[in-house]
Amino acid sequence: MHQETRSQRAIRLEDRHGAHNYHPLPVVLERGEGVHLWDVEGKHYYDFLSAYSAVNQGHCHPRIIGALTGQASKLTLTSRAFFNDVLGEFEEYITGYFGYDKVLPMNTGAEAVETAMKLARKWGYLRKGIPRDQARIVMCGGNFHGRTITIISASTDPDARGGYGPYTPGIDVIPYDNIPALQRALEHPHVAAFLLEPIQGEAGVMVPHAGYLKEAYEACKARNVLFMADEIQTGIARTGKMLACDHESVRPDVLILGKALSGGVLPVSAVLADDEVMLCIKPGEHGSTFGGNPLACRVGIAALEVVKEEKLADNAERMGQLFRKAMQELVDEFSFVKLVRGKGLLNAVVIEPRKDGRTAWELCLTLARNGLLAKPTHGDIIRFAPPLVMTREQLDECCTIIRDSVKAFA
Ligand code: IF1
Repeated sequence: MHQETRSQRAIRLEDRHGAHNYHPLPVVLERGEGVHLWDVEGKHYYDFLSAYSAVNQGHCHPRIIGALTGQASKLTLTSRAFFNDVLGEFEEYITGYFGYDKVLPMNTGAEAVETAMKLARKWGYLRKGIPRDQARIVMCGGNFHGRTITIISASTDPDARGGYGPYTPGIDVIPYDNIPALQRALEHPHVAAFLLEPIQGEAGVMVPHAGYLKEAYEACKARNVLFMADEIQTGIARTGKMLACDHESVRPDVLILGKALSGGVLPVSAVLADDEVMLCIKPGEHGSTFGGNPLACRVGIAALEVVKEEKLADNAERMGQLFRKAMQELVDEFSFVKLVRGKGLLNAVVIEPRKDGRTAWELCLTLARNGLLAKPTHGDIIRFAPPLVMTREQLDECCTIIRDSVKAFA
């Protein structure tokens, strides 16, 4: 039997012993630093996925790893049965950073979205006077907010939703980027909240028309409905501003963060809101074992400090402009490259759709062979989202890799 490579062994083990809930590109990664990744055979790649915007600060950022290791040998978890010397520091820091009265710390993005939905219902009953068990939450077609049963109850993606019924009631799904549809949905007297992504990531980096966020926010305020922004993927400087809502000066009533809140070091998510909303949840009604643990808090503070000190939002804005300009040249030159769209360093390129959707997949395999990692979303759309620490020189090199790959693919 031929000697099995380390990649082949890793893939075999996952196939044999792991659930088959993903279809990864055949790349086995072992080390990351900044915008760089290396596989088990030592091949170098530029990371153009950033773990779906969890690694905005770059892989293994020394400041964040330092915060992790400094705390790790001291105290990692006490549960919320007791106080600890770090949680209050984190809560003061992050509420000051984003300008809200309070924060409810959780771990994964889905947990934070569920937390926001529970807050909305509780606020609806206690503050808006919605009759018991009648609260409704309006959400958008094409959404991706996580994979729990309640969240997929709002999904319009058959793969995410199919076969998992019965579904959570009290959710109205409307078309994204459609104000009249929102206004119609808000006519229902029992709507507690409107939950949306300021840019729909998984749907293929769908950027709504300019003014959508502002118009939607105002429609909600006119109906005493909470505007809840899921910035788990678009937040933390990814779109060229600290929050995607900042592009329209919209301040969400409920702000949902995750992913890069830890720089990709461990799961840290959070929901921010003012007292009128946040204090609807009473002691003992909600939480999680690891929510707000000392390790997550130290890492969270460091991750947010890095974003500000290294001016990652400005860099994302500048590099994003350059990237879309370079991709537009490919659109102009290659007929099967249809368009590029995005904000900051959250971008996507649409490749000519083919029935089997393999076009984008095969192009991603070519990109990987040429040393750049990206992955298609929904068949013919490739998301390009490098860590926000990328330099001009690195970006130029990556655009050359993409051009060479598209050319070889043509
Ligand atoms: C996977 C998708 C992206 C998110 C938004 C909440 C969550 C996510 C806007 C839930 C998570 C991740 C999940 C990850 C891949 C990635 C993803 F492809 F699944 F859809 F980014 F678009 N809100 N998105 O993007 O956060 O519970 O995962 O911490 O499932 O493989 P989570």
